[in-house]
Formats: sequence, structure tokens, C-alpha cells
Amino acid sequence: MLDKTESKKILGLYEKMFLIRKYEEKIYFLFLEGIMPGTIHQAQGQEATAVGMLFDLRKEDYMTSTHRPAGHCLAKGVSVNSMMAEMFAKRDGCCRGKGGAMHTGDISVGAIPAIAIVGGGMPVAVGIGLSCKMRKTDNVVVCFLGDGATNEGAFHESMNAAAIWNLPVIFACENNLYGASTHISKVTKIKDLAVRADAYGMPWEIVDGNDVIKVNEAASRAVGRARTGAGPTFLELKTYRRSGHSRNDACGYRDKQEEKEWFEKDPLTICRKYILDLEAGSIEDLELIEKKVLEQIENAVEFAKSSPSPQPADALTNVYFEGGI
Ligand SMILES: Cc1ncc(C[n+]2csc(CCOP(=O)(O)OP(=O)(O)O)c2C)c(N)n1
Ligand SMILES: [Mg+2]
Repeated sequence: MLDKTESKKILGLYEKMFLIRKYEEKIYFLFLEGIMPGTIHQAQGQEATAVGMLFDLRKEDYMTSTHRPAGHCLAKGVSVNSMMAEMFAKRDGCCRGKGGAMHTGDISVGAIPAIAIVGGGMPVAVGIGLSCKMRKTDNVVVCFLGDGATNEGAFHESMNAAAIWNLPVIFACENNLYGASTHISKVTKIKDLAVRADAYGMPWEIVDGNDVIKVNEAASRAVGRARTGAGPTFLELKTYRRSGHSRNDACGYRDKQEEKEWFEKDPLTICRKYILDLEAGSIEDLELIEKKVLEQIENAVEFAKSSPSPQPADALTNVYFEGGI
């Protein structure tokens, strides 16, 4: 049995994950309808990594994302309305309609607009970590990366720099077994990517990335170290995407038995089970949360549709961020 605070937290974790799942499903539907420009890389199935890592962060802490940013951004607190409007390339979007799906973010809540170059967020996270340290704040940076990033040069340079300078960076590697259509075993000899952190003298953990509680506990240990000056941590979060890599991907390259086994370990189902088994909430509580989230998403679609398009003069605004980090 959980106390009131613990119950509230686990219901909060579920709400955020449900929001991400339903937001992504809505985007997929709207995209297929053909009313949304650009492309999509979706994060269904990876909700627990985003929410577990970011739930307890402060607004002043930072997060860098990848080409698959929606879950990360929603979990860091970017508003659903501004995310949706960005997908419609509208002026009220979080990048004023000029960034699109692969660049969502909002610096006012610490979500650095996403960088779609594989591994590209890592040196940026290290730079922000260095800034936090030099300014003597106790803010931290969570840096998301995919398994595909671990063979990029930027990975090794960033890991080394973060380690030698003892920076407050938490590397959250979402190992979903694939880089686009390539299975990890075709490009990497080792089974656990986390052990690479040993080469830089950096602590690491391997975590069930579909279990939001386990991710959240590992995040708490890593954030605790970073905040108190003990330096970076590498977390390998083992997970799986339910969606294709990007639009029009039927995942023909994936083994069907592998898919079945992972789909049974759905992060939302696991969290629901915790809630009901631990009596943190009832079926009715969950239904209320789900109803609220679905309304939020419908409202965001209306908001996005009625938002104006950017004008030519807008091309020259918001090009540089003048606040400094
Ligand atoms: C440097 C670079 N190379 C190639 C690409 C094209 N690309 C986009 S996503 C992707 C796969 C990335 O896989 P991973 O890092 O495992 O992330 P996941 O898609 O699984 O979330 C590739 C190759 C890119 N964006 N940047
Ligand atoms: Mg991957």
C-alpha cells in the first residue's frame, strides 16, 4: 500500500505516459489524413523512458532530445497546444511553426529544441552541462540518445568531455534495438551498450526502459549524483518502439516473435498494473485521467487548426536565442 504522495506520483506518471501515447496516435491519424506537413518519427512504446527520466526534474533543468522528440518534450513540460500547433506549422507552435516535428522544444521549460542529427544532442548537452557548472548552479541536463548514436564520433567525444570535467549530465540511451531498419547486432558487437561508459570512467546502469518506476528510480540516483557535483552517469534504457521508424514503415525487417514479446511488455500496461496492485488508484480514477487527457488533445487540435500561419517576415525572428544558457 502506498501513501498519498506516492499514489499521486504514480498516477501522475501514468497520466503523462497516456498523454504521450494518445498524442502520438492522434498525430499519426492526422498525418495519414494528409493535413499535416513534414514527416514523423513517433515514440509509442517509449513513454516510460521519457516520463521516468524527466518527471522529477525542475523547470530550470535541461533536456536535449533526438529526431523522436514528442515524448521527451511533453514529459519536460512543453504544452500540448504548442506541440500540436508546431506539427501544423502554425505561428503558435513551440518553434513558431518554423521547426516542425524534428525540432520541437521550448527553452522556457528547459526543453532544448530537438536536434535530429543522430548523436547531435550530445555535444550540446555537454556544453550546457559545462555552463551549469561554470555558473555554479545545481541544475542538471538529461541527454537522450538512441542506440544508433553510440557509434557516432560525437558520442565518444561527449562522453569523454563530460567525464573529465565531471559535468552534471545524465546520458539516457533509449536502446530500442534498431537504428532505422538496422538491428543493433549488425553494427555493434557488444550486447550491453552501457559498458562503454567504463572506457570513460563514468558510472552506468542498465534499466528496464518499459518500467516507468524502475526508470524513475535510476533517474533519481543519476540526478542526485549530478546535482551534488559527483558528475555524469550513463543509463541504458532497454525498450522498443511500437511505431515504425518514420512514416510508412511497416517494420518488415523486424522478427514477429520479437515484436510480440515486446508488445506484451507495454509501458502503460505495466504502470496500470502497479497502480491497481498497489491500490494507488481505481479503474474509475484511471478512466477520469484518460478522459481529461483525451479532451486536452482534442482541444489542442482545435487550437492548432485555428492558429495563423507564420508570415514571411517571421523568417527573421527567433533565429537566435538571446537569453543565454
Ligand atoms: C548523423 C546522422 N546520420 C543518419 C541520420 C538518418 N537517421 C535518422 S534517424 C536514424 C536512426 C537512429 O537510430 P537510433 O539512434 O537508434 O534512434 P531511434 O530511431 O531508434 O529512436 C538515422 C540513421 C541522421 N539523422 N543523422
Ligand atoms: Mg534505436
